[in-house]
Amino acid sequence: MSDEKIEAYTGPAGGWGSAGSLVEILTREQIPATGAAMLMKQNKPDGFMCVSCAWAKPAKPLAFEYCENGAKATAWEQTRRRATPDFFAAHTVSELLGWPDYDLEEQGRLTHPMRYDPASDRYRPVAWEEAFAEIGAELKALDPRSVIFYASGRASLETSYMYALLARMYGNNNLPDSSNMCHESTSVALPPAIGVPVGTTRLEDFEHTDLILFFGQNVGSNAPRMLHPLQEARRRGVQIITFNPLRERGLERFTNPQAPLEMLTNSSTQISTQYHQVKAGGDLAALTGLCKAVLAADRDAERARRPRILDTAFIEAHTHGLEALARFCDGQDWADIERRSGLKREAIEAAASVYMRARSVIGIYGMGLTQHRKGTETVQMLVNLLLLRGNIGRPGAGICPVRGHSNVQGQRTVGIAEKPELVPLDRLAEQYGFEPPREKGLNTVEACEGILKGSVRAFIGLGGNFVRAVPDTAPMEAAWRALRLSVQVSTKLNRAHLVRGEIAYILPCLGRIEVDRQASGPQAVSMEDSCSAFHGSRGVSEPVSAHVRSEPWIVAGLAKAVLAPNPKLDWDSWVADYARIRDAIEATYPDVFKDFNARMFEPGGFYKPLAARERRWNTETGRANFIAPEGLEADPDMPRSDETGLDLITLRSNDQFNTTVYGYSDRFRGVNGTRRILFMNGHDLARLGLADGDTVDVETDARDGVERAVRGLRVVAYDIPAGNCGGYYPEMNVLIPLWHHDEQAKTPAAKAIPVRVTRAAPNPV
Ligand SMILES: Nc1nc2c(c(=O)[nH]1)N[C@H]1C(S)=C(S)[C@@H](COP(=O)(O)OP(=O)(O)OC[C@H]3O[C@@H](n4cnc5c(=O)[nH]c(N)nc54)[C@H](O)[C@@H]3O)O[C@H]1N2
Ligand SMILES: Nc1nc2c(c(=O)[nH]1)N[C@H]1C(S)=C(S)[C@@H](COP(=O)(O)OP(=O)(O)OC[C@H]3O[C@@H](n4cnc5c(=O)[nH]c(N)nc54)[C@H](O)[C@@H]3O)O[C@H]1N2
Ligand SMILES: [Mo]
Repeated sequence: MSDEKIEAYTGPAGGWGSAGSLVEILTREQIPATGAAMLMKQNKPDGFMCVSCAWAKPAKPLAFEYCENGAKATAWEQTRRRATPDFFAAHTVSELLGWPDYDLEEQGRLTHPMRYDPASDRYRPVAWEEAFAEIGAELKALDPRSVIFYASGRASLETSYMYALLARMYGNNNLPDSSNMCHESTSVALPPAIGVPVGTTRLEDFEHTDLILFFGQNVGSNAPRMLHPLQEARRRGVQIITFNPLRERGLERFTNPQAPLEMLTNSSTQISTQYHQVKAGGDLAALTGLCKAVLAADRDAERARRPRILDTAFIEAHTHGLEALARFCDGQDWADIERRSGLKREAIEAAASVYMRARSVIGIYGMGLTQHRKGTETVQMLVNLLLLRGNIGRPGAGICPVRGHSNVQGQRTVGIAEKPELVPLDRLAEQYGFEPPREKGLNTVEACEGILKGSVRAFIGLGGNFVRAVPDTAPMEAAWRALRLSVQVSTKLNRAHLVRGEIAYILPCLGRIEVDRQASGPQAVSMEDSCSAFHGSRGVSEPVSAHVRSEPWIVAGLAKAVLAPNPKLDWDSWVADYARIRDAIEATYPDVFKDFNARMFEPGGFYKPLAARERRWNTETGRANFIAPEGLEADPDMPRSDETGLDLITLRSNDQFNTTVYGYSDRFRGVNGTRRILFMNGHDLARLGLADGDTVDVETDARDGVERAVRGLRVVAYDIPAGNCGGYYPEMNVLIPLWHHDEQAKTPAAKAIPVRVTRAAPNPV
């Protein structure tokens, strides 16, 4: 860890800071020369698809179609560092449990399959056949309902299809994935509203839009390639109105590091034209205010016989439920809306008036909307606003959830789903001659509940760092140790390997950037981006070790060890040639994956058919539905008691990918050398008798008899709304009660956790 340094950052997103940060990590991971050549292949039709975010890949890529953080992800995966058997021999698991996340992954790539040895408290190398034999025997002895098959959103469509099939043939739908902690609120909100579970916007829509509404997504850190279409849009005079408690730098100003003139002249583009620092969980109120203002203006227009504000033709022909929405909005006082959103009525009306004049509007959002108790309702409220003016299903308009992991959306498309109704089970039954389980499987929160209760006995992880990513860290880690079996298919060492079950395996896999050679030659894989386009991807660098295997090979190995032979499914022939897996995917989903093998390298990808884009609505009413929420409160549980109460937002820094911590520099927020900080508003500091630099303890205000605390955080005075505070994920996950999740989608509510902040007690002598 370098020295702590905390000072305001004045530069733009991108720019020289970005270039410098990139050189730093390429040097640290010892790959300056090869790294640069590799990056030229990133997100190109003939190259590999970035392992960082899921943002869309254009058909005509830039010379360098990657961003600072995508390049960091490449460097992190292609590091020269190795976590070899010698490393594991030198450290007990108990010792490694004391290491920070950064130090664990910084050991480098895993090189050998490893099995936990209780006698020495160490991981020891094991042969692949031996690993599969024991895992297979253990799984066969367990009740299938007690086994979880988790996926973290990165594995390819080919791997994911096989993995989902493995779980179903084994006998369960226990297929939670990282999406359950992420955009599940989207997947639950959109189908009843517009009849599809995903966004309706494509990259080309950015060229035809007049206004972009941006809710709770930190583009500069988490989807930086989107800054290019945003910059282009701004140059055309498109307005961007942002709702975010923090003034995130990428939403304010951007200097394109790939534009020499911009770099030399230090010029930057202003991104947001209005910036509203809504309170955490205040979006439901703010969106209600926006709808209320639009409805009021429409009534005025109608009375004065001016052109209507609502798209009445669209509403008439295509929607249902406007009256109920209008009733809800009429019933809300501006005073309540102001109090809950933290925004002035004038500010909301200013945003509404731009919205009413814009012809085509895109609504973009991320975790700031989805990770709340009423995340689903909040997403539906954004849909309501868009529907009022017909902003779904035409060029330049649409809803745009920004997905996280690079193939998280695709994993759902090919069957990784705990909800059996989302999967063509009958077709699978016919294709493979087995009876798929029909019982609902466990999602992430339910899997955690099962682990806590002891009803879950084994956990298989296809990537990810489950126990670190979920809420209630302390009881979860304790319960995790009682698992009979934990198996993690991984690229790097993380905490989920160390907390481990009684029998524990780490199975090291190839990353997507590496050449994957099988019997028929080097293989390609595919994924789906955030705009529902499918892309092929080819590895470009040599595998990290002769002992690692590809994810399809590992999944097939597990399948062959657990399942009885099936004459309709030859796992080995799939592994020999992944094109055969794609043929199987096409057979299961003929409409979505028509001519899959022929189309997978089309520049810009090929799109999944989306009825809502054509204004066909696969909903119960056959129309797009306005869905009114129950109230304005996005986080209605846990009533705040005393005046020490604050709502905690858990945040990603600019130097991490989820639980992977690349370093200790959150450049845009001016924090360096530490992650143990708490962002606080000056007004709250004064109220609590605290000052910048003080050390505080944070406790959850949950009233459920469980103590949850993070102690010894350094206070950083910050431009964050009064009543909110911010800290880093995953360190703050200790504070989130497992039951504090979206009511409908069960996405953990990680963005407004009621906490009490107090000056840290001096250490007892
Ligand atoms: N470099 C990098 N890229 C990533 C990731 C990463 O960790 N690092 N993670 C990937 C994954 S899996 C995901 S899901 C995405 C996550 O990307 P985002 O969706 O951007 O998620 P967060 O960084 O958690 O924070 C979202 C933003 O919401 C704001 N916010 C918090 N609470 C509220 C609220 O109540 N209302 C509003 N309007 N805003 C709020 C925060 O200030 C922050 O700017 O990024 C993906 N891309
Ligand atoms: N408090 C709080 N909690 C959150 C969030 C939040 O905003 N706040 N965000 C939530 C969100 S949006 C998400 S998506 C989850 C993320 O939860 P996960 O997806 O479970 O976690 P990651 O940190 O992305 O997983 C990192 C690990 O994946 C492995 N890995 C990396 N690349 C590969 C690969 O190519 N193949 C395989 N097999 N393994 C690989 C590495 O071993 C690495 O250590 O966390 C959630 N938790
Ligand atoms: Mo995510």
